[in-house]
Amino acid sequence: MVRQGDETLIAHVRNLAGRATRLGEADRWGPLHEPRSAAILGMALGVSFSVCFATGVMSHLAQNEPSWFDWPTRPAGLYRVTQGLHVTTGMASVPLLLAKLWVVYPRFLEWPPARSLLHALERLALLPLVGGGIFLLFSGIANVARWYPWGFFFPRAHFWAAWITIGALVVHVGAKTATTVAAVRRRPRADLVRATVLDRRTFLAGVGAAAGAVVLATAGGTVSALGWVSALAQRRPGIGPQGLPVNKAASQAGVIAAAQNPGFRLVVEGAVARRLELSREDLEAMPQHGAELPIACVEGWSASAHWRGVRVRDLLARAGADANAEVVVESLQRRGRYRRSDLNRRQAADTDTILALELNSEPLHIDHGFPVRLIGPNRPGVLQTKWVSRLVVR
Ligand SMILES: Nc1nc2c(c(=O)[nH]1)N[C@H]1C(S)=C(S)[C@@H](COP(=O)(O)O)O[C@H]1N2
Ligand SMILES: [Mo]
Repeated sequence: MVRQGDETLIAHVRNLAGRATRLGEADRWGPLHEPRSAAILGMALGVSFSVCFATGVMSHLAQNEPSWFDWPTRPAGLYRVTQGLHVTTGMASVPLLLAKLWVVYPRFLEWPPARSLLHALERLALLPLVGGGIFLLFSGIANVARWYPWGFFFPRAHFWAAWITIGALVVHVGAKTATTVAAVRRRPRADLVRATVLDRRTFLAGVGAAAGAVVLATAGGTVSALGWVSALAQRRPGIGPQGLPVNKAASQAGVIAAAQNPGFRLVVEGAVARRLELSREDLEAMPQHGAELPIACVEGWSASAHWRGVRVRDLLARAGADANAEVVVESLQRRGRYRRSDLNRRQAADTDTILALELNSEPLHIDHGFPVRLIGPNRPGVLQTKWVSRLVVR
C-alpha cells in the first residue's frame, strides 16, 4: 500500500533522475565544471594573454632592435604604458588561469583520451598551452620579484616560451570557437536548478574580483593614485631619493668610489673628428636642456621626473660626429648586463635624449647615476644607463 507522502517522494526521485539524464555535462562534473564557465574564463584569458603577448613583443623589440627596425622615440611615454599593461595583464592572468584549469580539469581525466586524430592533436596542443602559460606567469612574477631560481637568461626563455604558448593558443582558439560561442549564447537552461546558476555566478564573480584585486595591487607601480592599495607593487612613483624609485643602487653596482672621484671624465670617442674628455664642470658649462621623462622599468613600475643636462646630439656636434650616428653608452660599472646600452640614430638625434646632471631640480643623486646618466624618450628603463663614462660613436 502506497501512502500519500510516499507518492510525493517517488515523484520527486523520478523528477531528479530525469533531470540528471538531461543535464549531461553540467551534471556529470557539477555546475562549475560545465562549458559556460570554461567559455567565459577562456574569453577573459584570451584577452589578457593577447594583450600581454603583444606588449611583451613590443618590449622585446625595444630592447633587442633588429637591424631593419629603429624603435621610435615618440610618444615619449609609450613604453611606460605598454610595459605597465604587460605586467598588469600577466598578473591578472594568474587567477584567471588557475580558475580555468580548475573548471576544465575533469576533462583531462576523461577516458579514452581522444575520440579522433583531430581531437588527439587538439588535446596535445594543451601541453604547450598549459605548460607554457604556467611557465610564463611564474617566470614573469619571479623576475619582477628579482628571484632567479633557474640557470637560464630570463628574457630569452620568457620570449621563446611566449611564441610557443601563443602558437598553442591559436590552435586552441581555432578548435574551441564554436563550442565557446554555443556555450555563451545558450540561455541558462530552465532545467538547471536556480542554485546551480547562482553557484556559477558566485564563482565567476569571485574569480573576477580576484583578478581585479591583483590589478589594483599591481597598478600602483605606475599610477601613483593607486599606491595605497598596491601591496604587490615593488616600486612606487614618488618614493625614493629625489622622489624617484631606484633600481640598482650605486653600492650594488660597485661604483661609489669611481662616481665620486674628482678626476671623473666623460669620454666621447669612436667615429669623431675630435675626441672629448669632459669633467662634470665642463658638462655643466655646456647648454642645458630640460625634459619631463619617465623611467619605465621592465618590471612594470614607472615614474615620471624632470631631468636636466646636455643633449647627446650637442655632444656629438661638439665632437664633430655625423648627426646620423649610432652611439654605444657605457657605464663606470664594471660588470653586469646593464652597464651599457645602444642609442639608435633616432634616439641619438632626439632633442630629449639627455646626459642628465640634474633630477627634479637637484644635482643627480648617486643612486640615480651621479655624475651623469642617460635618459631618453620611450626607452625601457634598462637602457637608461647610469654613471655614464663613455660614448662610442659608430
Ligand atoms: N649602469 C647601470 N645603469 C642602469 C641599471 C644598471 O643596473 N646599471 N639599471 C637600469 C634599470 S633596470 C632601470 S629601471 C633604471 C632605473 O633608474 P633609477 O634607479 O634612477 O630609477 O636604471 C637603469 N640604468
Ligand atoms: Mo629596470
